[in-house]
Amino acid sequence: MARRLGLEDYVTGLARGDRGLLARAITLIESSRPDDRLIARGLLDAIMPRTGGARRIGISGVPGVGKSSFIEALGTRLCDAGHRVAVIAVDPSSTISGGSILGDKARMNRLAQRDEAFIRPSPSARSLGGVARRSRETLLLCEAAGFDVVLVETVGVGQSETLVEEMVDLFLVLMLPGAGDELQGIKKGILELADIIAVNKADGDNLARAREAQAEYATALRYQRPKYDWWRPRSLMVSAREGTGLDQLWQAVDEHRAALESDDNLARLRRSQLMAWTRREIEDSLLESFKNHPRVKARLPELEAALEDGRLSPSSAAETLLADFGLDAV
Ligand SMILES: Nc1nc2c(ncn2[C@@H]2O[C@H](COP(=O)(O)OP(=O)(O)O)[C@@H](O)[C@H]2O)c(=O)[nH]1
Ligand SMILES: [Mg+2]
Repeated sequence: MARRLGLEDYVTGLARGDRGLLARAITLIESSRPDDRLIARGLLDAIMPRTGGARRIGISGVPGVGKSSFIEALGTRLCDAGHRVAVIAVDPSSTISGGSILGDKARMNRLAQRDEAFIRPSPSARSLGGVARRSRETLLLCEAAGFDVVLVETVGVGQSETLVEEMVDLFLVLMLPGAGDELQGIKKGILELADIIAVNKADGDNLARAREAQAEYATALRYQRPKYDWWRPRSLMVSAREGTGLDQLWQAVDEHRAALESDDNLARLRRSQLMAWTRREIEDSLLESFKNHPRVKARLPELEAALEDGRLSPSSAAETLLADFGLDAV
């Protein structure tokens, strides 16, 4: 067991860009031990001035669409081009299974071996809020350690997409080839979050279907109210397997970046990210402490029984619990 580190060790280690220390700093912020939490808070405060410099890119899509393969292909190219690339994951299923999307770190074998890269699996936590908080803090630590591209992978389920979209500058959604019926089938919400849609597996027999899908997404995007007045979402085709389309994709990312950096779009985005994170933290902490409150926990069975028997309305039950927690219901 390595010796316990102090705040100074973490701060200087991160400033050196030491990857081993970055890994330990992430373990620190994932810890729920009160003494660790204390150092973690000091560390996060200390590094704030050195954060915000990376391109934060979210990558989403259903399992099997090729996220890991795509990150491997794009990440290695970015390393070749002189970038330092960190990959982190937000996977709510890791809460239940204890597993992780980056359990398939093996799919990113080449990238994992690069000195310029750092790959961190999704934290497991009791709640999605916990996973999200740790991922946001991991993102900040990676920036403080000098990574200039941070790729945040998430599975295309539940609220994880919204949480990731809130933490990145650009939200990239990978789609499977196929059009028409399949386009009808996708969740509408995801298109509204996307800054770029990339139809993956545009290779071999899939090519024609990928073209069709790309055109359909382009049309769908055109009819939707844009997220920002400075960026029109677009769709393109890639093949993570063959490496095709990745240059065009990175060019679109560059164009997005240029638009983001004009006027004070970036400063505004960073401000709203910080505010949104703070709001999330408050909501998550309040909810956690409400659920864990002894009087609330003790009262719950009796209220559940009363609700079941129709002796009580949901609003009275909520009011009683909030009063137990020490709040007057509004
Ligand atoms: N033909 C083709 N297959 C791909 C491509 N990218 C990924 N795959 C395959 O799709 C499957 C799922 O890939 P993976 O990266 O694990 O997807 P993830 O679940 O989204 O991370 C694997 O069998 C990959 O080999 C691609 O560009 N073309
Ligand atoms: Mg994967």
